[in-house]
Amino acid sequence: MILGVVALAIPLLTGLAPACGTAGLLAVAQPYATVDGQVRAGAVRIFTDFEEGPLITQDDPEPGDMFGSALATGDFDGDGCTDLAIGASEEDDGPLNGADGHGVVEILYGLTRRETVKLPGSGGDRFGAALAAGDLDGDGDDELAIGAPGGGNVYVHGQGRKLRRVKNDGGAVTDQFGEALATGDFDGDGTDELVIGAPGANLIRQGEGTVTLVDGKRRLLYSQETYGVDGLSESWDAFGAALASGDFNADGHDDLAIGVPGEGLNPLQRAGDYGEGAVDVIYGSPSGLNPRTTEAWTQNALAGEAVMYDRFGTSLATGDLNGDGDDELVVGVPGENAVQVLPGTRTGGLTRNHNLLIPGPKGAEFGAAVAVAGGDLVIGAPTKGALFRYRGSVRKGSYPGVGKKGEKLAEGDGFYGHVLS
Ligand SMILES: [Ca+2]
Ligand SMILES: [Ca+2]
Ligand SMILES: [Ca+2]
Ligand SMILES: [Ca+2]
Repeated sequence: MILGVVALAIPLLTGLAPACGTAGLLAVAQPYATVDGQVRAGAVRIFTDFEEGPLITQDDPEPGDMFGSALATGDFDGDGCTDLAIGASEEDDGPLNGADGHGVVEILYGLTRRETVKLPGSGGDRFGAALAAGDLDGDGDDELAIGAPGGGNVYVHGQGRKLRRVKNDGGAVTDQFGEALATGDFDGDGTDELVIGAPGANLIRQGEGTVTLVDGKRRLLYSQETYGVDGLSESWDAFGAALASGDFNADGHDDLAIGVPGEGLNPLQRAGDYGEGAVDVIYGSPSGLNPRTTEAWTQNALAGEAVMYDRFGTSLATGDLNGDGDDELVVGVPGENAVQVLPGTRTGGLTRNHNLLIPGPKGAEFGAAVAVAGGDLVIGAPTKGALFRYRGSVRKGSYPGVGKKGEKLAEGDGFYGHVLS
């Protein structure tokens, strides 16, 4: 039996201390949760410093909305408190259930005030399928980038009264432009850049995937065709299906990890169905992301075994798990029910030294979502509806900071733990 979630009225948001000054805000989506009898309406559970807090739902849950399709935390109003943006990519105003949604995004300011962000009109835009927060104009507050891959656009909220549209220049609607988003200060000038994944994009081959960097009016396109970017471009690689930024060598320039979950390492791969998977990492520099510094990571060089359905790189997260000032890279391998952690170092960035493979329960899609919160690693296992916590501990040098043993933090239904922030 699947227990539905009962939506409470607004009071669940009052009396809650705003998450000011805490790095421990964690949001866990269950996008297929039944809410007020509405199947797959979706819900989001809030944790503060790993204490379970309120369940957030829409005021008007409808079947198939998928509230919690994407999550992003940031300080959107610049008051020093962490705010939370929640996508509901399959929301429709009209009776269009079953088709791709038009989508809507809700922003919770300090968890006490809500704003609904919508696109005008109707259509299958899937607005809110991906979200990322960053200070894109350098004025101190975060902007919210909102992916609408069904329409092939990305929108930026927080610069002026209107949404700013970033178009998929010269691309096709099947590119899934905006299916993944990240921000980072890759050139170290104090302002974040926006990176946009288009894992379905065709350059020479179908579905090889591209990543577009947007820095003010400047745009740069990256793919496995780009000189210096390692990896062989093949059909259905899905380069850009996941994105995460972090400073792996602590040089003050963010570095970019790009998931390529469809990457085949075996000549017998059935294209389109599977991939052993890879992650390309491009390091930042004073002139921004420098493709000549790209590394390609696969399980051929790491703990674990690369198998054709692993999809290494389906999910990515970064954070300093061992407390030495550089970020570690966390890679989800849901086909293997495992998560890989690569330590960062000041002397060259990511290393395979002491790289860690964390095994999870079988058949759980363990690693479909990963996050770093409050210096700890959090891993979702959505088909079992379980969430696990691995505590970070200080050990300076090329160490992952976490071990193979974690603790179950919480359980839920409706693909609980499919999206984390
Ligand atoms: Ca800003
Ligand atoms: Ca910058
Ligand atoms: Ca760096
Ligand atoms: Ca570190």
